[in-house]
Amino acid sequence: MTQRATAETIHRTCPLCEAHCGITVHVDRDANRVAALKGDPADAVSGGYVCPKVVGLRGLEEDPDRLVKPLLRRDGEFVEIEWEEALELAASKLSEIRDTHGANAIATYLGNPNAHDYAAGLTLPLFQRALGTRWRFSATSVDQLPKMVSSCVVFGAPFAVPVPDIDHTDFFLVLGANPLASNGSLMTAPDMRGRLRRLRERGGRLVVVDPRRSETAEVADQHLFIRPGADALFLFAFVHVLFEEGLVDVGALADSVRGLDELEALAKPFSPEAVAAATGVEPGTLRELVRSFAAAERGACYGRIGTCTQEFGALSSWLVDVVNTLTGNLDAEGGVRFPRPAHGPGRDEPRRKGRVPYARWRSRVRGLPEFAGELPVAALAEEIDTPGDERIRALVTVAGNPVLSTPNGERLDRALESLDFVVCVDIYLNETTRHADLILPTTPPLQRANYDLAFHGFSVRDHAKWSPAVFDPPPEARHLWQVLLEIAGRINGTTAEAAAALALRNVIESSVGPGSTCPGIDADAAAERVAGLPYPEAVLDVMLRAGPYGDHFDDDDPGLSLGKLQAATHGVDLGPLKPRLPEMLATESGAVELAPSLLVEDVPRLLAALERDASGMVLIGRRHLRSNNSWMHNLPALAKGPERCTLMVHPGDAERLGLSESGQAKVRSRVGSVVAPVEITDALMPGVVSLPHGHGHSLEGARLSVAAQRPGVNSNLLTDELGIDALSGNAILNGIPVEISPA
Ligand SMILES: Nc1nc2c(c(=O)[nH]1)N[C@H]1C(S)=C(S)[C@@H](COP(=O)(O)OP(=O)(O)OC[C@H]3O[C@@H](n4cnc5c(=O)[nH]c(N)nc54)[C@H](O)[C@@H]3O)O[C@H]1N2
Ligand SMILES: Nc1nc2c(c(=O)[nH]1)N[C@H]1C(S)=C(S)[C@@H](COP(=O)(O)OP(=O)(O)OC[C@H]3O[C@@H](n4cnc5c(=O)[nH]c(N)nc54)[C@H](O)[C@@H]3O)O[C@H]1N2
Ligand code: SF4
Ligand SMILES: [Mo]
Repeated sequence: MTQRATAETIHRTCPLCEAHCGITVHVDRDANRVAALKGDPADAVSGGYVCPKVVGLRGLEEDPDRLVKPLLRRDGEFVEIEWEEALELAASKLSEIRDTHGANAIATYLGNPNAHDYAAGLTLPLFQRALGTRWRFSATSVDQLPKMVSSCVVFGAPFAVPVPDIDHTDFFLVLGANPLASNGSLMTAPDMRGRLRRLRERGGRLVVVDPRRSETAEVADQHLFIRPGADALFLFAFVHVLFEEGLVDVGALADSVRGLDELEALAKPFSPEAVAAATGVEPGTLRELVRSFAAAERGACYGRIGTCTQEFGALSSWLVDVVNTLTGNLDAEGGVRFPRPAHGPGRDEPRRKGRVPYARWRSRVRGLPEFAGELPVAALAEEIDTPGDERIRALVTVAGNPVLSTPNGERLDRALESLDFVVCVDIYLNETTRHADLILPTTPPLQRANYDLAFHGFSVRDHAKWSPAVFDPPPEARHLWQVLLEIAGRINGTTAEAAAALALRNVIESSVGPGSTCPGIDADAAAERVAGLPYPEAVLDVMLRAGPYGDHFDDDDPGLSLGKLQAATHGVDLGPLKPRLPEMLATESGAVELAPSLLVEDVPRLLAALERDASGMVLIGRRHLRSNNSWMHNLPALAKGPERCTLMVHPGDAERLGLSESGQAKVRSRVGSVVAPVEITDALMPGVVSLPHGHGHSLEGARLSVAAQRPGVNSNLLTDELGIDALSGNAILNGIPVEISPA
């Protein structure tokens, strides 16, 4: 261990949300605690910005409820046990279940924090392979799955997601996202408030389409209310007007785009007039919007959670890209562009083209399609509680809280209780992990190094940054990747080291030698160069060296390596987004597929929605700046303040329903009911109510002393596991039909 001074300053990023802001951590080594947390002005992307949630990093270090030792359920009580026993038990029980009932008797659920831990991200595939199950679930199918499905068929890869070139656009059209609360998603753009202010200072325009006048809509030039779930209709009408008024201009992409004629025909029935009743948007307003967006020199259309977690998630996600393409804004400055992360495939590396990884198998009970190797989490409970030889008997959760974050949490809560064996790799004893037989707690963010593996690929500016650990973990602590490797090694009948060595060798062999970006070195020599590094760092070093800015293992090359990145304490700025088409397309045709059959075949389902009655009350969600999904409500510095888990209702609806500001409302859906305090506000569209997700901390057996003081209610007791976007399988979390009465 290195000798450290008593006061120290460390530059890294905050990994709590997708913004990944650069931070400066002042550490008091004597007290072994964080003295201060500030934004790092020298960070090329965040420029010193941090949000109030950053104090959560210290809160997590100091939370007495955060678990540090493995917990085993013994006679109904959790007792602390040693790591060796815990890891051995996890591996032997899982192996036993697999040997008795087959690999598919074990399911995995991976939660959101995995995306913020590069070492976990690199190790999870290895862990999944060791388990060998097809029953893989994750937060993806309550989030961005529809975008991945559409990107896969339009651009050829699930994570080929164009991001708004927000710093250069003149017109930012936002649907179903509230970056002033969420700090952005699939768009790493810290300090959104500053970026939007600068957009408007340079004469640009911000338009927000949302059933609630959100914090982002508040600062917009224009806000349009839209009926939840109607975005695909709205966007098709947008496309309709572009064709009808001769405004289509794909610009420089003319040779790289296919499907224009088919698209024009598809959009025919969706005139602004035809969709008006279902969307709630005036045809004249929509036409005006289309004209001004098309007239803008540089425009970016962006859709997020509200456009994904709804009935037509994949169609909406696709049509966002269609609108950008038809207006000449795809791959253009100030439009939407593809980042080029430092760890990404090398510049001239041919991309693997192949079959869309969709519906190669289906879930047992409802026949829902697999995508990219995983099944929709909306099917998890039924795969456990529906009898049959093939049912799920054991579950491994890794940094996930599906009881609060997936639809019909009550059914899942019950189903988990019936499992033979549950292992949770998690830092809290919470609503989900209380069902565990074994909880394996891993290091919190400041005790681990990080590299922004997931979100450098969605950054509005190309950038690479290494984040050193701020604290050495206590000797008895384990990193998430170490736990995964240990279990994988034992299941494979080898060791963690052997599992890691094999995985590293595979990465090296696919990165160097003839035909690769590093032809000048062979696998043995490359392996020698990274020998001695911990597994994740070795893999990252190979990826960086072989990547588009890498040194290709050539000592005289000024390009990147992990060592060089580690020496750059504020990160390496790789400049604004640049053109990447057609080079990065991986479709069979090598073109942007604007009318791919998978999506086109889903359009009749949307046509049918035109006829639907849109008058009943529906529920949507929302996020709060000081919260993060379900798991930051136990940190006093963030949990304080006014009650957040309120049911927002429009004044007209409140009056009609007999609700009053200080009162409580009962909200019922097909699957359940909750009682929540009423907040009357004209920020909501009439007919729509809003409740945030991630609350409901009153379940017995959890150990969240701060969160339990103000538990709130779980909005996913109302969302319906049968309600999915039929194409992608993503859960519908917005636009839930509900009945409301005073309680
Ligand atoms: N109704 C409704 N539901 C939603 C949404 C919505 O908008 N509306 N949003 C959805 C979205 S976008 C998402 S991403 C999902 C999130 O769904 P999940 O990922 O299932 O839920 P989280 O609340 O993020 O839970 C994270 C879990 O990881 C644990 N954890 C946190 N940090 C660490 C760590 O460093 N190590 C380990 N080992 N564990 C850690 C926490 O204790 C917690 O148990 O929720 C979805 N659910
Ligand atoms: N503070 C905070 N930050 C977070 C999180 C958090 O929980 N708290 N979670 C993180 C995660 S995991 C994610 S995925 C991102 C999500 O980031 P965002 O996508 O920005 O998510 P939200 O803030 O929920 O904004 C979604 C918006 O969609 C609107 N909406 C709902 N239904 C519809 C609809 O049918 N159509 C349209 N057009 N709009 C609709 C809602 O009113 C809301 O304003 O945020 C991340 N950042
Ligand atoms: S916006 Fe806040 S929570 Fe997100 S990375 Fe920045 S400081 Fe952390
Ligand atoms: Mo998410």
